[in-house]
Amino acid sequence: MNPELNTIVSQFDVTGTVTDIAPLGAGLINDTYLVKTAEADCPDYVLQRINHHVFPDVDMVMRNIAAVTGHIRHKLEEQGADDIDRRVLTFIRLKEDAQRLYTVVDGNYWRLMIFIPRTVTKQAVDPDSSRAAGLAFGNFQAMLADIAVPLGETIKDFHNMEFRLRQLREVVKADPVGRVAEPEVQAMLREIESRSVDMCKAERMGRENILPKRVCHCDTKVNNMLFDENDQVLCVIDLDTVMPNFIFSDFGDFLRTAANMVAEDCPDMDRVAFRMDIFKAFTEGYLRSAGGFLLPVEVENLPYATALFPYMQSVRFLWDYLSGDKYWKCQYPTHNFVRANNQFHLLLSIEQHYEEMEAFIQNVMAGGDSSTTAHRATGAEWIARK
Ligand code: GN1
Ligand code: MG
Repeated sequence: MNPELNTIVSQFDVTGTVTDIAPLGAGLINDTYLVKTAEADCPDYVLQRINHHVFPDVDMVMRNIAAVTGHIRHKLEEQGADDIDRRVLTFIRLKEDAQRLYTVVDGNYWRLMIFIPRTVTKQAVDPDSSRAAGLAFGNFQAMLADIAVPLGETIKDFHNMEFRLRQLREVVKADPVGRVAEPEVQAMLREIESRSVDMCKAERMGRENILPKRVCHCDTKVNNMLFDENDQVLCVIDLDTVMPNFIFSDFGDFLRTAANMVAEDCPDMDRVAFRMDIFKAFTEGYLRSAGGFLLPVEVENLPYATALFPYMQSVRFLWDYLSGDKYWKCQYPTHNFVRANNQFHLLLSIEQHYEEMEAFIQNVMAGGDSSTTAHRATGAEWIARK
């Protein structure tokens, strides 16, 4: 057992005798370890080193997480839910300072949480798990809709489309690695600019006060959920990016990753395509749990949200390519350009499905599936406005 890691763990208020600490999972941002304890009635733990280059304000990250997990736990208790320790993450306090949920050792930030046993993580979804994911992320937003504590923005302007375009335009002007003149880059820049006004709609509606920010997860990948033995979502994890945002973030980013026929860096652009079966299942699940609190303007713009995230990711990957590949790790020199192009092709495929998406959402909101009463009420209100 690594003695340095053991010393770090011993700063936290753990129960049981630590017997083993070994790497866990393959996250790219934080380093994660499984901490085993000897006693059968003591939990195992997960130790994590937080990447403070990506998340500069670790204290804010942990304050957000404490507020969010505390609020969800309280909601689950009120609902009389069973197995609460497996449905929400539990972070461990420091022995010497019960208010603190992290420690700093040699400039590195560490936290410890209870390991949730008997779970499955997925890297890809089918329609059934997509519906379960929609329900879970919608429910996550619904439970946090009335949180009293204001949350901090852990990465400033993270999903702000106007900001991402500004970043791209600045690097185009500076051209630090001489890639701007490449014909394929020029072609993509033209396509990006031709959509830029439409794609900044969310920021405009935000300024006009017709679109609210709510507590969002902001990294709604399928591998950020733990499933139980019956393929139901137990717990939403990876809460570092939880922050106020337009709900489009959680809806759009899930579909960007889950409904692409291929991986986001697949170089064969002919194979990039948007899966409507995944869209439909996810949307059904999401509207069932979130339909009760969403405003009509939020529901109406879900097709826009679906297009926004591949567009934004294409802008971000192209920005990194033109900057000299500083943000995402690359396996070959054009890797970031391939990613940008892949996401752009996903956008093109989504643009073919706009009307089908709108009709589907309208049908779900009108009660075309086995939706709840609360969600039917919002649907009627929404259709009345059309
Ligand atoms: C980063 O590391 P990962 O895959 O969780 C990025 C996301 C991007 C994604 C694209 C903090 O997430 O916003 O969508 O790469 N996270 C951050 O692969 O920038
Ligand atoms: Mg992640």
